[in-house]
Amino acid sequence: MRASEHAANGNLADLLRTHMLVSPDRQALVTDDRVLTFAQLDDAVARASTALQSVGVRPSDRVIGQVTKSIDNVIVYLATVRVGAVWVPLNTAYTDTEVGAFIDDAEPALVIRDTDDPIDAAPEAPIRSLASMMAMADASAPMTAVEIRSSEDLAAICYTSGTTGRSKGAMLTHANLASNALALHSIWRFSPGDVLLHILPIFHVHGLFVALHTALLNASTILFETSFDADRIVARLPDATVMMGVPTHYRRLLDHPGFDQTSTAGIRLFTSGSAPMMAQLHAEITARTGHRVLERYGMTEGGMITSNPYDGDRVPGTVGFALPQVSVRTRGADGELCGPGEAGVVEFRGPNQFAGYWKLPERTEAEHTDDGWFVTGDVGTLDAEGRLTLEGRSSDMIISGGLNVYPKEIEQLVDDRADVVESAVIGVADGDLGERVEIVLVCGGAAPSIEELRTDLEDRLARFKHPRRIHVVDALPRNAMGKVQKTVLRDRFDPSRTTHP
Ligand code: MCA
Repeated sequence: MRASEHAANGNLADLLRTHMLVSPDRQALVTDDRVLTFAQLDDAVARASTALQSVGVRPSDRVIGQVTKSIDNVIVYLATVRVGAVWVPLNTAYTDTEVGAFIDDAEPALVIRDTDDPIDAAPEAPIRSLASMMAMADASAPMTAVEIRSSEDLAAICYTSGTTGRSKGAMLTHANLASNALALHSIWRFSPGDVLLHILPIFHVHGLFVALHTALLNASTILFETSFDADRIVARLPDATVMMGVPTHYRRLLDHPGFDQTSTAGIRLFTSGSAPMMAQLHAEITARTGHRVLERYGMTEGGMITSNPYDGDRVPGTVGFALPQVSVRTRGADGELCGPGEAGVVEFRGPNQFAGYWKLPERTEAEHTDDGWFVTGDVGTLDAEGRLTLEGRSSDMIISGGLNVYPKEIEQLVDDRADVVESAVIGVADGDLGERVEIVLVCGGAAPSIEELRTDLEDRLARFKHPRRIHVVDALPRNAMGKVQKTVLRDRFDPSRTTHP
């Protein structure tokens, strides 16, 4: 492809491909049973692109992917972007009922799953197994060109749950993903020779975009772990230079005696995000390995927003400075912008800012200021230098093991039970997950057991959202406006917050 054509193509796949093919013979993706060089990866993506086209996927079509993490999963993602379609990744833990709702909303041209069994909740859905798509790809000629796209076209829709219980699809453009990848590649100092140890799921921004894109841009070898297994990760650390994780990953690594200075001697960068890392955890990692974890802050609607500095102070409890070209500010409850040190709701704008919620223009408008900044819902303070410290959330969202859980979605289902009058879901401090989901019930008669409750939710709600413990009360505490006071419940039922358990 000539340079002029390249410059005209805003397709993220074109940017990644150009950078990957700088080192065609280098190992790109490595698992136990498979190794692909960058040239082989590009060829596999090119063939999968033809396969997608042959089953009718056209530019702007949505392609849902709910598949177990694998190299083929990466290939079909990159192929979807290459043909100009829109990748919609779904957590493999979602039940068929949840997937049915996403299919209804996204109206995909293709749904790729581990099997091609039909889904009761979406009987008409155009489902194909990943294996069948890859078999078709193997028999296809490569599509070497990359579909021309404007950088403002959509590359992905990532669903995030909402405070109303209804999921919203965050529309991400090629420009959003490219700008974030280029910024992180630069500020985290990726350079030739870096090897990424990839331990995250690839159905979310963190594992799919932050980790994968920076490594692909760098033509870095990716040691691709398909699930989180501390023994395996410790064994691979000596071959890696960069690892990105959520606090739960680091907590579990600390439980492994092999996570030490020797095994991490080749690492130049550990990053953490998706959930706050407690200062104590930072300190334990430093004491054990000598490394200072670089904590950064992001969300589905903006990818990465701030990062602690690569050089300079990585301050535990803070999430650092706005990325290049990204602006961050905070606004108080009185509607006024905050000064240094004053707490307010965090707002941002920049090239990473999503294009809005899919088919929800009112929600998009409601979550932006009149002058176009996105209102995150997180509460924090900026110091005089622009370093951001997060202090909480304005919603009662729970972050469990790096996954966001919205209480409303669970409460709505539990409130439907005949033996439950009303319910309130809260996050309780958890040594492993950061926060775990618990539920407070008001019952007319006998309360259900936790097993009964979980069995009831089994077909409708991913298991990571299931409450792990029930508390029964006579009435939920409410404020003068009638709103349930979750803080009162957390104070009562979270032993880390109360001196009277
Ligand atoms: C698994 N389980 C969980 C979670 N994960 N329960 C609560 N919270 C979780 N996060 C439950 C399963 O339902 C199952 O329960 C049991 O744990 C074992 O499941 P398994 O799949 O074996 O779990 P695991 O391998 O131990 O997984 C835990 C994990 C994983 C490694 C912490 O959840 C993980 O990789 N989290 C990272 C998520 C992530 O990438 N977030 C990025 C979002 P049962 O036995 O009852 O069935 S992107 C983002 O937030 C923004 C943009 C950002 O800034 O990054």
